[in-house]
Amino acid sequence: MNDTIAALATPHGESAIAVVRISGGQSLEILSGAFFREQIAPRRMYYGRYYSRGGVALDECMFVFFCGKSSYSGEDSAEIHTHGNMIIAAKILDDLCGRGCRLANRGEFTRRAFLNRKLDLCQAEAVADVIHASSEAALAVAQKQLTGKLSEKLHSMGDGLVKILAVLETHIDFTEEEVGGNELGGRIGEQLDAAVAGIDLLLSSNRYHSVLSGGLNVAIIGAPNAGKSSLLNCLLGRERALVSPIAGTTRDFIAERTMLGGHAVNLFDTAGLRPDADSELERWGMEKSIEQIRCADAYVLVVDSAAPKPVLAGEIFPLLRENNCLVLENKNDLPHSQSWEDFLALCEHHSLSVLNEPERAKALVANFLAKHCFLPTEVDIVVNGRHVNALTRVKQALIRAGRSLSSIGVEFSANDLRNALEALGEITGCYDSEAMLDELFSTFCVGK
Ligand SMILES: Nc1nc2c(ncn2[C@@H]2O[C@H](COP(=O)(O)OP(=O)(O)O)[C@@H](O)[C@H]2O)c(=O)[nH]1
Ligand SMILES: [Mg+2]
Repeated sequence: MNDTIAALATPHGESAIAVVRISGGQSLEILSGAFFREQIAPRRMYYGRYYSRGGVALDECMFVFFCGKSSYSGEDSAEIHTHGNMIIAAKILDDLCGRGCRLANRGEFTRRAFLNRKLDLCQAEAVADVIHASSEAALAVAQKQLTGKLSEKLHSMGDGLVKILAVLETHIDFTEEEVGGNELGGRIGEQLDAAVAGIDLLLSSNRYHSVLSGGLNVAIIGAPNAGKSSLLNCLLGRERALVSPIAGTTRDFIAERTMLGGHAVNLFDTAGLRPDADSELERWGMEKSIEQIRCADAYVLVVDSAAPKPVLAGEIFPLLRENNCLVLENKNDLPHSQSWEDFLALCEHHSLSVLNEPERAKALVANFLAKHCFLPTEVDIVVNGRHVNALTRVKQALIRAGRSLSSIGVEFSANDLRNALEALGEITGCYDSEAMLDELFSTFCVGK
């Protein structure tokens, strides 16, 4: 039987209610002892006084017991709802330890749920993603993964590979000419190619992972005085950056996080870029800005349509592409005669006045990012780094299996396929190691 673990499941601090969670074989006995109640039915909320082992009433609580398989962790467990004071919670935790509990490690409740097959590893990761999601988009993806969407896909992929393996194994005594050269070899080759294409599709979703977890990094760039800080303020909906007609007002860069279209966006307002900086300080600010610009996922290039065309620094120009750079021809309320069509001609252009059309400016930026950078609605699975690592090994093994089939023989191909299945199994946790589980659950909170 597992030892019984205990932890505070709600955030540390003052609140209306604090929840202390316990899980393990002694849960019922401990609850009975602390609340002086003989009969406790599962999944029923009770009111009672929690008495310490020394007979002191620690708090008036609500408590609930969950029986074995129908609990979150897949074993007997309980929740004790106390008043949200950390002194009470600490006393109760201390008393629970005296009654035989041990303080839980990070993610230990979910780890037990995994070990008791209540969740697979992808779903366990999704629990952490649901808790940490900082945008609607990230939450939607995490919630889909929690229902087992990725796991389903991987299982059906695995079933397909097992079928191929079964066919290969029945042909293991055939010569390569008999298999590789004939119709069967061709058919299996096609199935392996299709599986590789499926994996490539999953792998490509990883480009959205950092955007979902950390937010999209968008740099607002352009010459001094073009209206970059005005745009930042307009996107944030508040006067964050100083706006002035004096060139070089924004000294280095300003980073602010906001939400655009349900996505988290990290905006960087940068120092105006020009080749002939006035001072050492301005040059220094530009260098700092260029460092930020290099790491950005997308760019909004603001130009003053009434001013001469800006000269972009040599290191900036190659970063700007059709799918990552929006050009806003600002200040169109001022008289201007030149055409901007041939300036970064491949990029999307809009003529506007940030000052007079702030809502339009915001919509243009949001639409551009939705078109090129945010998660498209049809993508409902986004794989993380751990999945990428395993999927890449699955893909390599499948490619080897195809080659082996047409060159060295069926048994080698079958072996490659077994390796592919093993790597695939790592993702959902059919094959796991203690070290991998330690790493995965170390990112969780203690009470989860
Ligand atoms: N006429 C006009 N002036 C603007 C517009 N947008 C910004 N400005 C002005 O241009 C000047 C420079 O703006 P700022 O946002 O500080 O530019 P930055 O140096 O690129 O950050 C300020 O005086 C703004 O008020 C616009 O659409 N029309
Ligand atoms: Mg500025």
